[in-house]
Amino acid sequence: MANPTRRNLLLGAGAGAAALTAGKANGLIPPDATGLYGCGHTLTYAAQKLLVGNAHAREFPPSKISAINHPKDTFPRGEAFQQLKAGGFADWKLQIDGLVATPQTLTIADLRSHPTSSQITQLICEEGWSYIAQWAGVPLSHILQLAGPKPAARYVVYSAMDEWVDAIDMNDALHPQTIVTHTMNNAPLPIGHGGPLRLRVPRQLGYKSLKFLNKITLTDSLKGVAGESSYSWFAGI
Ligand SMILES: Nc1nc2c(c(=O)[nH]1)N[C@H]1C(S)=C(S)[C@@H](COP(=O)(O)O)O[C@H]1N2
Ligand SMILES: [Mo]
Repeated sequence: MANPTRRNLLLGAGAGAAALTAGKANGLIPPDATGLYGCGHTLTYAAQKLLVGNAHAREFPPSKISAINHPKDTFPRGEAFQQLKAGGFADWKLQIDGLVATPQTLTIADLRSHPTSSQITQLICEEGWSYIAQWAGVPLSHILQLAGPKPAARYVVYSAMDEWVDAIDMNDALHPQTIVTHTMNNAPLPIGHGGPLRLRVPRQLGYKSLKFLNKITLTDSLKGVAGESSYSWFAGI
């Protein structure tokens, strides 16, 4: 028997307007749906949600962990980062605010006292390279629970000390593989890979795994956020 959901999607692919209408009813429209590439983004997002659903990113055995290189060995410029580094990042703070009942400020030591989840997954850059590593940290869902999301919260906007900003929806935010990562290959996350803290979002392309994470803000819209990146907002792999 044909899968009706899949058939609807394929029919929709032949008629963007119909896909948009159907998608609005089914919650399949990403926030960057309008504009030049809107229709394509919508179909990617809808296809992922319908065909992949809440599937997990593939996990690998320890034997597959890559010998690490640093294709993007960048770090935040400026005195503030150097001072935090000199102090062993003891004063690094992760702030959680926006549409939450109880805003939080957590240090790396605080985070280490919370439940840890570990995964061996692949980070895939949109430029065509990738590597496999073990990542460990606190599930974002746990951190959101501490802060108590308000019912209006729909997106998690997250930002970094080098001023990168990105966002995911609640579906990805609450996914068990989305983790606030402080450990890589059983050692503190190196600066070259975003230490001391990065958000690992293994179901999407590498640029969604934001390095130097220091702020998480819950919002009901992505107005003024999604437009800042030249990359597609949804980067499912
Ligand atoms: N804060 C911040 N996060 C970032 C980036 C960045 O420049 N700054 N680069 C992104 C891109 S494009 C990729 S592919 C990955 C690279 O991760 P890696 O340094 O562990 O290889 O980090 C992502 N997260
Ligand atoms: Mo990338």
